[in-house]
Amino acid sequence: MIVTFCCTDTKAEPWLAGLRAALPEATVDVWQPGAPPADYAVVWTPPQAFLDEQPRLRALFNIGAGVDALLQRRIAPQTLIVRLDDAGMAVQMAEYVCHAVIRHFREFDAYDAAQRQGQWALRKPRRREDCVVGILGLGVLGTRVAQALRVFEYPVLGYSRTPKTVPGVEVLHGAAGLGTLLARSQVLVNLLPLTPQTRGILSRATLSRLPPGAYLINAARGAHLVEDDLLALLDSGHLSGATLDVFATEPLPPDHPFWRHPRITVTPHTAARTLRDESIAQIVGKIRALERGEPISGVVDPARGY
Ligand code: NDP
Ligand code: OXD
Repeated sequence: MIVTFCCTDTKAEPWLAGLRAALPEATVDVWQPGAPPADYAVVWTPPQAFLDEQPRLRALFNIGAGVDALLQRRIAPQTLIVRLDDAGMAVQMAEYVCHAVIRHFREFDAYDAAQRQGQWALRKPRRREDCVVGILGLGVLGTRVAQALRVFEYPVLGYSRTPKTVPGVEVLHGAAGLGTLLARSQVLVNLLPLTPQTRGILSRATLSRLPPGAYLINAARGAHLVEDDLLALLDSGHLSGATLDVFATEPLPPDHPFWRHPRITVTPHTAARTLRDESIAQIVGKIRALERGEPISGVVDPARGY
């Protein structure tokens, strides 16, 4: 069995060592042009040249949850495209979003500012039932985030493409469902995959349907957000602030207005990091299942886009 590693912006050696240890029967190498064709590949934004040289590839394992970049490539229809299926990402995303929601709801930025002034300044408690959190995307990550927010007793609305049930969460879908979620969400969290249907979904048209003073958290993809529309809605006061982990251009350019905006928190695409050991264990488990002829989870539907 040949397993090829073809990941841009990723240090190969530790991945190769982990894959070789877990799959001693396989030949595991970094792709070079002209290398023998692979049975399985571990990839992140691989070049088209790699895919064009793979006549017998059974599965491509993406070392992230989002496959939007991978689906830009031409991939043979018989090759399974497999996303990371949690592998330690969901709990990180739950931490990230809960941190941002709690920081906003409990006004910790205001307490930080008061400390800098040496002021012991109590703020009026806010009503938790007024802090409705709407989550766009109730998949592996969105569902875990919804469950974590429920532990803190925030009312949670969720939005998915198809109807679904998540205990303690009011789940909406369809165009009417989106309108209802937007009208009621004091905090909007985006955890949708980037597809032709969701690109630009965080625009003036949608964000202006949030209640005045609403807060935005985007931890999915930068291309979901129309950045100038966010700036305009913050400047008009319709939105109170935003926490952003992902951007149209990454790294965020040094002169980008988000860096210095007083009501935007920027983090460098770190909400839920790929954890190498967990990812290798999951990928190797799936290779073994495929070799036994068993089905695996996390297979992407290219037509659906996620
Ligand atoms: P999943 O594929 O598990 O879930 C996607 C969810 O979005 C599903 O609930 C799906 O609905 C819903 N959805 C898809 N299209 C639409 C649509 N057109 N309208 C309404 N709902 C829709 O994804 P994950 O939860 O694993 O990840 C989500 C995204 O998070 C990734 O695609 C990636 O871009 C981003 N990400 C960001 C990271 C970071 O560090 N910032 C790290 C990892 C991922 P249904 O349930 O009906 O299928
Ligand atoms: C991912 C990511 O998609 O890191 O996994 O954003």
